[in-house]
Amino acid sequence: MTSVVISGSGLFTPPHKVSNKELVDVLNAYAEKYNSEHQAEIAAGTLAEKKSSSVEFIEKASGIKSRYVMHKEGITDLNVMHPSMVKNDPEQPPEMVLMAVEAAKQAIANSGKHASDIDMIILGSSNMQRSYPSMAVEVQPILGASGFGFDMNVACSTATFAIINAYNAIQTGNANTVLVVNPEFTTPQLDYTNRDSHLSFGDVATALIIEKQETAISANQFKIVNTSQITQFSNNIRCNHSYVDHCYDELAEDNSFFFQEGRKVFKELLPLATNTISSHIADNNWQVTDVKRMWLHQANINMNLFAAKKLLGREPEFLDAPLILDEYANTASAGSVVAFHKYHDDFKSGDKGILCSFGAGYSVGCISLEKL
Ligand code: CO8
Repeated sequence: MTSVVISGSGLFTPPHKVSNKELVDVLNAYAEKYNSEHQAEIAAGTLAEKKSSSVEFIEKASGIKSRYVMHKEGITDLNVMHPSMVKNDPEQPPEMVLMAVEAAKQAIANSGKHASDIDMIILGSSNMQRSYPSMAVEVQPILGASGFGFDMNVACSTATFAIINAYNAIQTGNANTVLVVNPEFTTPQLDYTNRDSHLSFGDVATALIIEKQETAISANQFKIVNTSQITQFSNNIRCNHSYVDHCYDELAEDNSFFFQEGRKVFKELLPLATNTISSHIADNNWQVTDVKRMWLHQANINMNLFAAKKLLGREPEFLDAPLILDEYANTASAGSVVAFHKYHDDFKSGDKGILCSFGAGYSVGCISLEKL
């Protein structure tokens, strides 16, 4: 078996920060305006009243305090309520490609390699700003990488499944040095008038260099010890929007990009995630006490604390399963990799950790790592 390592990670954090209060203020102003403009229909029962949001609810129910966004202007403007963007010149790379390139450059620098060493790029995201040509192939010449690239999407588990694809490609000799890059440009997908989801997401990009241990030169190498992945269909988190929408005579009222039954997701996904992680640990012949850290999917603080407590059999400390969602919010598939990027410098040779995503699909991706 070829030993495969993660030899560098990178993180691109967008330039603007949005607080819960900013989102709540604009949504509440919108609800007030809507309700006063539609008083008669609401009273007649033909329209539903728009409900207000609150900072207290968001923090308590999700743990999110802020999020980073590529375009702040518009999101907090009552007359706009989405990121204000100028349509880019189609001859130029779109935002998601630029986000990916920034994260990738950092990961390449941290691995000590050159872009020309990369012979495969997997660009994963829960939605593609440009579906073709493949965005991975757009990233390739900007970096100066060789070989080939492709895009992939398994929603929340795109990053972990992409790492597993990279691992398998190296094992089979299909690639030597893989860039896995996950630009999650989530904010254009949100309905900022919907109090159930206006709080949830932020933009970010992460990147990892994955290569054969024998070619790695980084002082910071994490060997991929084992991988597990599972999918189980659920319609409780889905994208209601599609490229065919313009062909319909009438659009359904709810054609939101992001739809979720949050409470159902919470209840159904947690057992799937904790059982998968437990089996994964057992499969490694590890005890849970062998695991120094779990870099978990970052959707909800209560989910992560519950999962960590169940797996550890005790109250978790911050570094058992570090949280980044307070600052970054849910960043779809990138969340567990952001946690890994920010919280691995204290690992010593032999220390073990688990990177795990869980979310839409449903999908769970688990990767055991050991510091060399
Ligand atoms: N302010 C005030 N009150 C509110 C708000 C709000 N903003 N929203 C809802 N409420 C109300 C509800 O109406 C409800 O009122 P009532 O009891 O009168 O009916 C009450 O508060 C409680 O509502 P919920 O039961 O919905 O509240 P929860 O405690 O369940 O919290 C959460 C809601 C935060 C959504 C929570 O359920 C959750 O986090 N669930 C899990 C979510 C999850 O893991 N999702 C997977 C994420 S998907 C993903 O990661 C990637 C998807 C693909 C990427 C897409 C990119 C855009």
